[in-house]
Amino acid sequence: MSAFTSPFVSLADLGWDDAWAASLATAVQLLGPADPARVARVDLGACTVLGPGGSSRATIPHGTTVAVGDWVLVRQSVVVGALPRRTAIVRRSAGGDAQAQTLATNVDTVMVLVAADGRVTPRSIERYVTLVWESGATPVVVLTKADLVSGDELDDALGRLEPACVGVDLLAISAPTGTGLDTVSRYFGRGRTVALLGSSGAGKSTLANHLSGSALLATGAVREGDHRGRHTTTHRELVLLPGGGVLIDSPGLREVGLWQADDGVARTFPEITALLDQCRFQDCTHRKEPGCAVTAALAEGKITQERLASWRKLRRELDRLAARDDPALRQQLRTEQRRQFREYAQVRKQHRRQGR
Ligand SMILES: Nc1nc2c(ncn2[C@@H]2O[C@H](COP(=O)(O)OP(=O)(O)O)[C@@H](O)[C@H]2O)c(=O)[nH]1
Ligand SMILES: [Mg+2]
Ligand SMILES: [Zn+2]
Repeated sequence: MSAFTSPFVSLADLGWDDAWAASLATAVQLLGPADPARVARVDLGACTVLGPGGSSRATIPHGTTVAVGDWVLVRQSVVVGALPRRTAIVRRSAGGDAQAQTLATNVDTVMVLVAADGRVTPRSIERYVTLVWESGATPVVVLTKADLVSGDELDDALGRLEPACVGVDLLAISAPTGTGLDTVSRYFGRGRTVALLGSSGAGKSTLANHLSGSALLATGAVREGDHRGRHTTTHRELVLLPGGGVLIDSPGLREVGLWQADDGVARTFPEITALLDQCRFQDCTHRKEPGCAVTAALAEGKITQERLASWRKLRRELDRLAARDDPALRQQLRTEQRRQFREYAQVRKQHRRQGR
């Protein structure tokens, strides 16, 4: 299923520009002549690509990995190469073993959708925003289904999300009433790529369909009770919007594991990042050290406990991930953990003594 029906679409409509052309020229020298096309959908061993000739299928040779959004070189219906990505949304794959999974590439803006009538948690938004900043794209947080809550409830939800959106646009929309949809469409334009992320049932496909002006993408009714979507998007899919712009809809993410997101975390928590090089000690853990700018800012109410705890949690997650391949870092983390356990045991002992 593809939105691409007109054969008169140019590469520029799909995001092609002079820099991509230069990149192609280099690649062609190496790989021989081939046609550029943009990957719209990836299946096992094959993909759907969009080009001036319309939509077509191409084989992905063994050992080659492509993601939705990639600019690939196609020769006789075979992907023979891919142009270096400008941006890439990469998460830690769901499940036990830590592996990177590329969700989409060459995306300009990522809209993180969250339903106003569901559980609106700033912590999960911070995780998404981190993922997006790290990718190189710009995040926008969109509260959906504004029609399902009262004005007060909407304000409340927006208020809760606001601290998680420092330097990030935050808006509310409703598909049936059309509220906010004009604001959303401002992020689209010819050749610009926007991806939609968010958990299942957040309203991604519904928004995508509104933007494309037709029911191209499967939407699902939400199961009563748990707010999870049904009959939902099963494939990540890139479509061309009639009004200009490229949209990537994706299946809901149940887990947003981070993968190498140091910069992403730094950008998501700018008020904390700004403090880190002001601590007296370079290896400050920002707990009890004298001259710690972070604990000082906390005491002065310049940063909040919630944001600090959230930052710590994401930092710990990244450190653990990095430590897998670094014995010295692993040892350091273990020592730190033991210290925390000791601290915790002491606090508990004290509490017991005080009869709490
Ligand atoms: N009332 C209301 N329902 C919506 C809105 N957006 C989506 N929905 C409904 O929420 C359900 C899930 O939407 P869908 O777009 O499939 O979510 P996705 O899993 O994120 O793609 C569907 O039943 C939609 O009709 C909205 O703005 N208002
Ligand atoms: Mg969907
Ligand atoms: Zn410190």
